[in-house]
Amino acid sequence: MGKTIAEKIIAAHIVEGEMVKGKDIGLKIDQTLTQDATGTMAYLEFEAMGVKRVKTERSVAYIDHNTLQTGFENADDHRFIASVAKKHGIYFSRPGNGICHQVHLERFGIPGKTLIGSDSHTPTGGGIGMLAFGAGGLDVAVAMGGGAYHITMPKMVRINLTGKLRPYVSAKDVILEVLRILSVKGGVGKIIEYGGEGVKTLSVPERATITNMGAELGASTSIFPSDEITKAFLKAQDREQDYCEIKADDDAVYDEVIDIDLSSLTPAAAMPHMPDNVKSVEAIGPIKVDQVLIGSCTNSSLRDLLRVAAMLKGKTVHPDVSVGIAPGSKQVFNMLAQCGALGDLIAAGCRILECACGPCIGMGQSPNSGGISLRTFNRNFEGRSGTADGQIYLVSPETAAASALTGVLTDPTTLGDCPPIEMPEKFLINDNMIVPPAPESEADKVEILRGPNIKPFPVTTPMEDDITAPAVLKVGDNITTDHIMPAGAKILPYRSNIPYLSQFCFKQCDEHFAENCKKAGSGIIVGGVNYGQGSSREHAALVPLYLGIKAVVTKSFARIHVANLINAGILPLTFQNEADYDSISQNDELALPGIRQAIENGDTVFDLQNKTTGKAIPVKLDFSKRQREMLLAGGLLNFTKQNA
Ligand code: MIC
Ligand code: SF4
Repeated sequence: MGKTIAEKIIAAHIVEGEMVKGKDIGLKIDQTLTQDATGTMAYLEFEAMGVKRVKTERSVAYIDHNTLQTGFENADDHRFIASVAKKHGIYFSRPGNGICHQVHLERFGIPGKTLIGSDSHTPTGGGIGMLAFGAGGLDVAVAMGGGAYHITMPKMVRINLTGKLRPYVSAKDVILEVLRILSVKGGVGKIIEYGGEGVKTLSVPERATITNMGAELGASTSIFPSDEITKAFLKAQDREQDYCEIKADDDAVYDEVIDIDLSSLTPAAAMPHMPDNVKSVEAIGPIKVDQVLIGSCTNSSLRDLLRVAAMLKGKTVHPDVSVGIAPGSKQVFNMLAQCGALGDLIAAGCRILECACGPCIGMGQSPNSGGISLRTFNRNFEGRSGTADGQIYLVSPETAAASALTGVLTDPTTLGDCPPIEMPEKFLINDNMIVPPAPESEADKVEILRGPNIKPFPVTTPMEDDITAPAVLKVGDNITTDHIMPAGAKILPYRSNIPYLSQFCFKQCDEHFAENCKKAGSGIIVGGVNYGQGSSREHAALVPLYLGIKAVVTKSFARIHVANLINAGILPLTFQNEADYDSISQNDELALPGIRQAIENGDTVFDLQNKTTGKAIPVKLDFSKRQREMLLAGGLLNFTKQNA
């Protein structure tokens, strides 16, 4: 039987388990990446493991999220990460060098290799034919130490692309269409592979836009084949030697096939407040726009910004619209400057931001009250922009530029001819902002620089025999990690200070959550479907752990978050009958008597007792042997130490 692209890469990297769908498998990881908002914690965890030198082929630490330095905290974290990187064999991408996913694609990504990153958009690497997963920091730390990365062997979905995009329609419109079809939970447990004739009409950065935002489907990852286009991209990056061809076999078997005719697509937008709330720009109509932001790991490549510059050249942005541009990398920024496109953007009235995540994670540029903001980003969760009632629409660079000129949401295809852009044959290669690690012989001399904001992470304890705790919070469907542990300019600097962060936990859902947890001493959270979607931030598990959360009971979980809960030693349970969700009210007293024994026995269903109502509620404990052992040990760090 033929293999899919992902199956080929998995087969070449599997070190534990069998390639059977739904079963736990362990993969050898070739490369890792971290960013600063999750990196400080990941490196503290790496240090706690006591490994001297990373065992991967390439590990890179990026500084791109926490670059707004309104106090000492972020700069201290940058210095900490730089020193850890130098000591332990990790390349360090300095602040200003760009967004991790964009830089990694340009300078480090290799087709056929495995990559995990402490950021949910790591699947961007799928654009260059890598099997790339977003993961919690602890999983990345373990992979740096040479440990396998464990996932549930996913189902395979093929998206067959035919035809060619029309002028002014772009890769963002493709992934918005996929989101419209599949929804934010439609990719859970699946790898999305792209194939078909249409693939060869898309450049690597366009493919990367599509695999990047596959994260919003809840998919394990997304991947494109590696072909002549990939080769040309690597050649332009002076890395032709990294090329190898990878494609699915003709008789590869997929669990699901979706056909998309690229020529039929029109400009689309995801409306507030979910990335799958997609409509055509035409159907939404010419709503008045207050802000346009172009950038993020989804749409900040040279191709995207050259297109925007060509559309704005010689014109002025609408007087009522604030337009911000954040190039994805120093390479992109530098090339825009060299070819004059940067001048065109400045002349048109754009506000040029540094190459970093910036407004995507609420680091500045929050819109006005109730403001309508069009963004080329990937997430429009309520409040994420920093303005509680901000109305965020996710659009392509073309739609963003068109609307920046007219002041209303505008379908770019109505603007007449699309100005051509010329992509260079060679990119500008200058890796002077990537610091290589110290040679192993000098590693001992490198001093780790720790700022006062770095606080120890919460200790986990082995699973108790019985759990009794109140339902401290009951929430609905599609709760994001931004609900659980918000980000933004005011909170992000404290990513290495769990006690401080804890006061903001779930603030948007229940202002008194942290207080109530502290009063109760321990708690259980009750949730709906797709609980924990979005970011890979393990803080969404570590902070609840600090607040005494013992278990989370939901209708279903998002992939990375459930792994983070288990890594933290918090018990993730799912209702056997979804309707039982209704039988628990906030503050009910819940109990899991004999839970430790049940996990040891390998029980797959267990009764959760609602002591307030007297009802016994069957919940699923469906974990692999390794996950059960981790829960019993009190999380991955204890488990790794036990097995060391
Ligand atoms: C995000 O887009 O939400 C982030 C910020 O990049 C996160 C990581 C984090 O929370 O630090 C992600 O996507 O994993
Ligand atoms: Fe950064 Fe935004 Fe991409 Fe997250 S989604 S990595 S915050 S640019």
